[in-house]
Amino acid sequence: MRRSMRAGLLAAVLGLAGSEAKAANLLKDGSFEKPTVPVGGYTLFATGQKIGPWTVVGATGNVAPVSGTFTQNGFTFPARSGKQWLDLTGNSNTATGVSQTVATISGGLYDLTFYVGNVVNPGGIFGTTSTVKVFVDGVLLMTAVNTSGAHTTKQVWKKFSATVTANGATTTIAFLNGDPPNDTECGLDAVSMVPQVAAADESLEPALFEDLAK
Ligand SMILES: [Ca+2]
Repeated sequence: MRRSMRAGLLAAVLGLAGSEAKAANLLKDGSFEKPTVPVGGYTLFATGQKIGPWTVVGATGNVAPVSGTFTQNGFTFPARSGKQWLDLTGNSNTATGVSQTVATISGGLYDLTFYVGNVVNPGGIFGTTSTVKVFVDGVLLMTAVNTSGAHTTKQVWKKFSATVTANGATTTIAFLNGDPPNDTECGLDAVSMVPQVAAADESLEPALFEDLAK
């Protein structure tokens, strides 16, 4: 009886640890599913406008949530996640993008992950590479370049990740188009920011296990 109670408590502790490991995404609509755009089409949003929880920022221009069934010039553009993705080039092909501010703990560490979509279209309107510049509170964190897709006419997604250190109670994450003006395709999808599990918490788990197993 005593043993089974301990086993139950142990399961509860491990269950709690498991839920901590799968922390919620702090960024809302990291899949760019809102608002819904026409199936097979896209909708342009200009600098200063809102796209759901995101704000269009950077150079004067636009970006576009795009339907995963959109096709053009023989290329197909599936989403990485859900039914839509975000084209950071819009039709302005400027250094425009999106930002979102999330609540953070000053000095806290966060795992930022996202996917960059690319098609290789030499001499064509879509260019050959996709470059996304990531800013944290206006400071460049990383430049993500996807050159994949040489042997396909389908958008190819590449995963990137980085650690973000929060400067204060809120942190603003921005993703800006880094493609040249003659390249009208730079995909972004499946954006996620979650708190890193503290090392102290991880070291605590085996100690709890040993204690409960006695
Ligand atoms: Ca999506």
